[in-house]
Amino acid sequence: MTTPPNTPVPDPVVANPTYLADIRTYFRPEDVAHMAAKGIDLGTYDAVKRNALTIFAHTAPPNADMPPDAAGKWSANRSQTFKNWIVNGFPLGTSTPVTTPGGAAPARLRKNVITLTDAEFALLTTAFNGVMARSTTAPDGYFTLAGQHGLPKAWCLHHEPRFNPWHRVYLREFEDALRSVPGCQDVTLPYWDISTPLPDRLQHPPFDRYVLPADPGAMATPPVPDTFPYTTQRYSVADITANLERFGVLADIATSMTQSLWGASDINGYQKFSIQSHDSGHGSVGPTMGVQELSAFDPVFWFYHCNIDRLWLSWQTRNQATTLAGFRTTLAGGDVSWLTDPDLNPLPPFTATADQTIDTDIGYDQLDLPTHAETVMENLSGSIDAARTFSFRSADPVSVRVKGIDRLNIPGSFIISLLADGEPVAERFFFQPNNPRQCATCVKHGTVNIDFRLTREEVLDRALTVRIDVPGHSEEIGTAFPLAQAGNPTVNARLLVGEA
Ligand SMILES: [Cu+2]
Repeated sequence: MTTPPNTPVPDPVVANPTYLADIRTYFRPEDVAHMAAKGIDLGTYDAVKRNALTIFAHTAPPNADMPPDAAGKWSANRSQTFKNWIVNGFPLGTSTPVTTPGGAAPARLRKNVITLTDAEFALLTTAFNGVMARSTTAPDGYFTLAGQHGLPKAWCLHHEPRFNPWHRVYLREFEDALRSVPGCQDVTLPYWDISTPLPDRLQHPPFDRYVLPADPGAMATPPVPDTFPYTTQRYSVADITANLERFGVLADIATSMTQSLWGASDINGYQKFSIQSHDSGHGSVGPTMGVQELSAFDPVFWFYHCNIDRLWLSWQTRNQATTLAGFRTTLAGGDVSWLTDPDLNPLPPFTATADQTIDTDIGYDQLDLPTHAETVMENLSGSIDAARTFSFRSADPVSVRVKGIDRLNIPGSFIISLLADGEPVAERFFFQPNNPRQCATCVKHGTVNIDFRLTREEVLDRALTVRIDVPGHSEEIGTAFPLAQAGNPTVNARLLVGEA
């Protein structure tokens, strides 16, 4: 028997519902917008939890007055599930990963650089040569665009929530410049999937290096000496692959992808591990890519960051966070002001604001999505509401956090290593300017943490030490940076805890 078209498919009663897997899907974007106008937020965990009894009273059949439209009314089963959620103490839970991308065809489709046809690659080459040939003062020239990130403009936002949004707009701006080259109006920026070796295509002109045509340090305020003449430099392909392994880049990306929550730069969640993998990837590719002031001049920067944007969109898709309303549901316990506050959401020098970057018209030929339905998402942290039922699972990692690093005292990007019995067991690269005190964003987020996830075997019964190296300054400083001058960071080790 087929179901008549107008009969809603009843929701099954869920005995142990969670916010991320079940409850958040009950509030349609129009419901969230409708109630937001009345000052009631239905779009975040904290607000739904706070208003749960009121929501239940207004939505329970048969005399529900919310939602106002007949089609939106909750079934008795859904109402029961919601009641179960209240009775069980509002579990937050984990996402149910989405395995197939939905939505409309993207306006701009970006591809893996190795899959471009020869004709597409030739056009991309024309576009790069075109922007590189523009004058050093042209707003859509390569020198100017790369100079927004580090020297001379230093607009880039790192280690804070606008990191992903800012770079999403920046890439689009660069892509617009490529498309403004005659004949290249359909070019899109391809990506380098860093789980594969640096493609041969990026090792020939104009993608292999960039000879700076002017002195970006002389144009900066205040001027920075010794930045000219300069040609970008990279490590060998074999060394890049080895560095990505050494700094746990693919491991941090994998961890980021399983996160149910967006988190924050220093709180477990997508953002924490995305930024950490981004930093270490920069340090893996070359001396130029490891220096914030100069990294964007290396042509590989654009392909590298395009991949980071692809990973972010992958995470958004997995977590049903490709709309602003959906994205907000992943901010549980987090600060949303960076999306809403006019003092906090701008992405200078661009006109777009952070909230406008969430629902993007850019797509990728391939997203990093789970291949099977049982891929486990996680929401593990160092602490949990005592009202929860929680567990420590033997397979879960130990988190060793080097906490309270005063990065403003460290002159440039640095490597932080965790050594067991004198041998490094984990290393991460932290990406920052040579003079972080002159960077307003760095000053605002001057104290940082590095999170290592380790198995118990790697750390138990071993003598652990932490060291910081500043690769660009080893001659002046010696081999290790004194921890006392880096804010005397502490080591916090915890078993990660999750809802049972
Ligand atoms: Cu970057």
